[in-house]
Amino acid sequence: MQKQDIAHLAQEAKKSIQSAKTAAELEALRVRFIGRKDGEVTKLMKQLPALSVEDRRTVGPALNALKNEVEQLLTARVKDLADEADRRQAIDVTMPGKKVATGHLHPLTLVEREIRDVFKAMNFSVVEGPEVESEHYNFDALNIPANHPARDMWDTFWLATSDKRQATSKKNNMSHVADRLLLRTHTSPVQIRYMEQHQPPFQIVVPGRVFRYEATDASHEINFYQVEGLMVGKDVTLANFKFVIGEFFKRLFKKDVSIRLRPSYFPFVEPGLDVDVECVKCGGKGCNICKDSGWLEVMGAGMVHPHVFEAAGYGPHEYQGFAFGLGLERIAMIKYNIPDIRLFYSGDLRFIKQF
Ligand code: FA5
Repeated sequence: MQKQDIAHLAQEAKKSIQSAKTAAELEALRVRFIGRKDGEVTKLMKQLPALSVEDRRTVGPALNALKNEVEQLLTARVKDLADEADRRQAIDVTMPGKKVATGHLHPLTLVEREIRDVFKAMNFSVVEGPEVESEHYNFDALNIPANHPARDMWDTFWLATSDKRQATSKKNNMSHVADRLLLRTHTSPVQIRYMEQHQPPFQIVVPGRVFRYEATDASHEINFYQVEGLMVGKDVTLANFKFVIGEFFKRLFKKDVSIRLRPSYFPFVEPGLDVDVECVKCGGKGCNICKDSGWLEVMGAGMVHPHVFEAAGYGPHEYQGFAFGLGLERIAMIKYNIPDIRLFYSGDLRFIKQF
């Protein structure tokens, strides 16, 4: 056995292992070169005892090195083939795509954004206010003094007084720190907050969360959303309100819808109105959504009461304006034909995923 034979065998093993294309080919090469019985390297090792002591000293280690090398080459090639297969799979453009699961916007978020956009396009500014409110802004400044029966219109979550109260009052710019705190029952307190800081003419909408301590049913929740509107100037009239709100519904529902103004009572407006829209599902004929009346009540509204202007620091007869407060869930229920308001807050993904 010559040293050249070993070198030749090494070359041969290297070449065939590198060009092997499958795991089966590699297994066959393993058997061919280092197989226990008839492997070529094994066979040479078996001839070692016949060599002279001197030759054994050089050939023995050389054969061992060759055996190790063949083993390493085989392992490396097996890994290469596996990597190559992975890469091929990663860029196989003929494979069907994997669906990426994306989140959904809640239907109330969708409707709120749409309402903001419609009003912004009509030159209204969008402003917000705190959910924890003082008695002053939620009631007194809106012409609803303590012990006035109108307070019963809004069942209130009162907050327990604590040491933190002073800090919260300060942070929310509440000058009336002696007031009790509550979860706002409507978005109307933001009317006062805004007027304290701005001079007319202006027109704003105020989307926000409100809370009421009342029993829930298919159209009432204890936690729901309103969008307040307020437009004040020297000569803003109810006719302006009728136009603005008619235009708003037309743009929101993307069709002509009739609206109906009914006399109503809210202490912070005079006159006060309830606004109905023609049922967009049945077109006024009567259905389950409008409870067969053909109309849906969606908001309260009216001309701002002089006492409210005074509470905000304006002269009582300096300006005039209209205000309204619409229920966001009611609008979403009409738009998406949703029969029960409680579905919005059920956390049921089968409901949410439809939007
Ligand atoms: C108010 O809250 C007045 N602040 C609205 C207003 C603003 C009047 C400005 C005049 C001027 P009301 O309580 O009616 O009004 O609520 C307004 C709208 O909120 C209702 O038309 C209804 O769409 C919705 N709403 C009232 N209570 C609930 C409730 N429990 N769950 C869901 N939506 C409600």
